[in-house]
Amino acid sequence: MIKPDGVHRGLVGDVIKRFEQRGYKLVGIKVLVPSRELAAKHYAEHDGKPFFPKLVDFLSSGAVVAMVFEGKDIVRTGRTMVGATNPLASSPGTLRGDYGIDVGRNVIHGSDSVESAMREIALWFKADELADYTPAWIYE
Ligand code: RTP
Ligand code: MG
Repeated sequence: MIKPDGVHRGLVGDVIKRFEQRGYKLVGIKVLVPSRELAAKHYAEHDGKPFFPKLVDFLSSGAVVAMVFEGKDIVRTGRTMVGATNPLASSPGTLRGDYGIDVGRNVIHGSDSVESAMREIALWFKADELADYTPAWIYE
């Protein structure tokens, strides 16, 4: 998910491009301004932590782009492409390492496990909003 800072900064195209050129398949995408309730559900694992209120405020402060990508090892590779939570600790070449310096403005969210991805996909998308197709010119 591209967070409000990434959308405001015009980084949507670059984020999608990086996943596309790596070979991942975009199967779902939507733009929305999340409610505080949806943002809190998304980050429920952090409820009670000191940064939680700010996190929910920020995620619901503007438009986000929610996406579902498919492909080999997408969760692990996706997290590598996203970079470390704190952009200052993210390597150049990662999204956060290329675009951020502040932990509260780190451009993008990436699911941290397959289980989290399944939960988050169900939270943000209806089943009929995900496309079922095979781009046979990339995958054997
Ligand atoms: P995300 O869920 O957004 O992909 O980020 P992440 O897995 O790398 O990090 P996570 O621990 O899940 O934290 C969620 C978001 O909360 C903000 N955060 N602030 N100490 C702090 O002030 C702090 N720690 C985390 C970050 O924006 C992080 O992306
Ligand atoms: Mg996380």
